[in-house]
Amino acid sequence: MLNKLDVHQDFAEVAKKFQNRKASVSKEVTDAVEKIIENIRENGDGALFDYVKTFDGFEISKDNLKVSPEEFEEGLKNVDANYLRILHRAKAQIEAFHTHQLSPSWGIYKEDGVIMGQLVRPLENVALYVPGGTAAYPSTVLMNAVPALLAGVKNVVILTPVRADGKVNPIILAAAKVCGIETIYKIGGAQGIAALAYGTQTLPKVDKIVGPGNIYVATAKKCVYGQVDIDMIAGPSEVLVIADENANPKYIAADLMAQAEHDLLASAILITTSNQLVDEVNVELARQVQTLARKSIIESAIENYGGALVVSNLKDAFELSNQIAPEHLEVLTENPLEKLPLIKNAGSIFLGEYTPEPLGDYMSGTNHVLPTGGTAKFYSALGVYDFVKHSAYSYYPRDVLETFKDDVITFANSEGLSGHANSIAVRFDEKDDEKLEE
Ligand code: HSO
Ligand code: ZN
Repeated sequence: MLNKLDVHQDFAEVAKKFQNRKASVSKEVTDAVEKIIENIRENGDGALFDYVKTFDGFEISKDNLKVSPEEFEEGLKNVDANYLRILHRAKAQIEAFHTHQLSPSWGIYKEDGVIMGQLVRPLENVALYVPGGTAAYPSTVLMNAVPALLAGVKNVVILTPVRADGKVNPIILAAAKVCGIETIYKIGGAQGIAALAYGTQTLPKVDKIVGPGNIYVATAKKCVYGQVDIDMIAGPSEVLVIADENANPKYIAADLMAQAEHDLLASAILITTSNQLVDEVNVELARQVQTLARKSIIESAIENYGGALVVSNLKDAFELSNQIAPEHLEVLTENPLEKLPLIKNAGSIFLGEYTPEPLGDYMSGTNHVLPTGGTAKFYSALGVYDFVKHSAYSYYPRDVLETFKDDVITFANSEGLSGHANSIAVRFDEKDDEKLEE
């Protein structure tokens, strides 16, 4: 049941609780991860293969650490044609949206002969981590791989823990196949992250590692950040629904539970102008939860991190939502499109009653790798822009440099950098030039 919260008394409390949902990382975890990384850096393959044996129970070697073409084929036999069609459809949808994120290199040519611009170039090597167990989502493979491939990344590889029988989850193979990813390393955990961050005798170092993982993987990614780039560290999922008095309580309850089922720490909040709607949503929650497989996770998440806030007008609702900065924001009001100008902070926005958040998890085309825990105030959804880098370029003719000469020299000297000043000055030192000519 959604606890009714009082805006004046409880809101600050809710916002704080919302932002502090991350599981804290114990010193034992950090120490263990640091040790693993150090061992991999020093001993490469040997250390890596030992960890895989210990943690995953499979004897791995340089000859079997990659999924072979035969294994790919064998695994795909377990995936039916309709499921492959769905993956292809989702991929096409995600591609259609993300293509618009491609930004071209640009250059300007000024009248005085100065040329400047910016090159946009893809990263070359990206690894996508896919967790083992029940959280191995093929949809997440698509959400990470599609923008990387659109950006032009040459080598996208998957990194995923091997099962004790030496195999990899077939639906992950299917998602990889649909994306055209051929390299899947059967290694996971902190050891996998370390191996690809530093490279080993058999595994090439990559430029960036993306994708969700358990606390060891997340901690390892934080530790190798700087050596390689990483994506955001995903926190527990969340949804915030803004609804007016005409919204359908059945849909609201369903959508709140769709996020709550992800995690005991997931959050589901309703902000509405109607007291009655809250009561109706609660009736629906109690009814619909009975039919859901993850009933106990949902009930616990909603009890601990759910809530309903009743406000006097929609403007206030958006104001509060902006303060929370939710990962997913559903707008279930009249004329939802007209509310866009009121939204400042939200990872992804779902407008109207036929755009439920789970559509975005799979098929609408928008990305489901999103900032959580209030970080939508400064982070964006994963996109093509996460797999490119920008290099500025400039070209100055001599006569234009001359117009900047004195100012740059003074600026450099003010910083005590006479070498910088000299680099400009020598280009206009006529005596030296004469000497050279002699
Ligand atoms: N809603 C999750 C992503 C997901 N849902 C994957 C289903 N599969 C976080 O945005
Ligand atoms: Zn989801």
